[in-house]
Amino acid sequence: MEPLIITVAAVGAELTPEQTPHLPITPEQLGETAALCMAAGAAMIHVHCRDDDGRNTSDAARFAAALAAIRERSDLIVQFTTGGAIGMTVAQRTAPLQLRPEMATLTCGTVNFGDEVFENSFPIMREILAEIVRYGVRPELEIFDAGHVSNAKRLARDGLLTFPQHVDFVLGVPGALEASVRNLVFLVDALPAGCTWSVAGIGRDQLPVATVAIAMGGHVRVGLEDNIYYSRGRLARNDELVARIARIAGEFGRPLATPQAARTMLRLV
Ligand code: KMH
Ligand code: ZN
Repeated sequence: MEPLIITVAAVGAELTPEQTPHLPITPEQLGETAALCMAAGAAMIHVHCRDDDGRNTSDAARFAAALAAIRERSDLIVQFTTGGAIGMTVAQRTAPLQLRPEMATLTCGTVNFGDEVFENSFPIMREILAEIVRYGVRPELEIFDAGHVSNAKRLARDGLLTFPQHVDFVLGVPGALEASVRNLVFLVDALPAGCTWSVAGIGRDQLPVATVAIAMGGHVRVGLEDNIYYSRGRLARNDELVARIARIAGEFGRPLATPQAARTMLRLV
């Protein structure tokens, strides 16, 4: 079986330090998390940044410090968010791209996000994609809902995107597509030929869909951004969520992709 790429989504934009003491807030903490997660088997880190008070920020200087800290402590593929947080402008969401990370997310459509709306209209997607292309960054297509695959195909038909691409299915967001095996199979079947894909289940859905993805030959995203618990009532560290996936992959006889192997598999080199 193809080696498994584990991505760690270490902090996200929504969680507060009051919810868990394990959030990497500072660039140094992100660097330390990167080192621990790489040792546990991760190949990629999905990056949001916080200010010193733990609030979400799109400050390019903060992202630059995070990038430097992650690179100093690990060889992980660095993937910046362009989703940011609900309500951010496109300029804020894309500001860190000037640092030219290897990858950046592109959410492929508007979606309910709890009681809020995560807005990604076609004009917004086109603007973000233009910035991704401008800085020579490779996108990861974030699919929260079934129609998002159709939207990505429309971007391709309009000549703004070429397939195959790497895709991440984020399943189980309240207001978006549920994290079921049936939904995952449907989404994978809907992808254009040659795409690579991972799945990020939200909350208690993280482990079951990750296990299914390992069996299906897909890839896995875990981390506190999507799920803060290791088990019921027990808060997790990012590296132990990665280590658990690595152990399960071992039971399936699935080797882990090193960051360098993942770069080849994702056509980054
Ligand atoms: N914070 C969410 C509203 C991404 O990073 O690309 C969006 C998000 C997606 O986290
Ligand atoms: Zn994110």
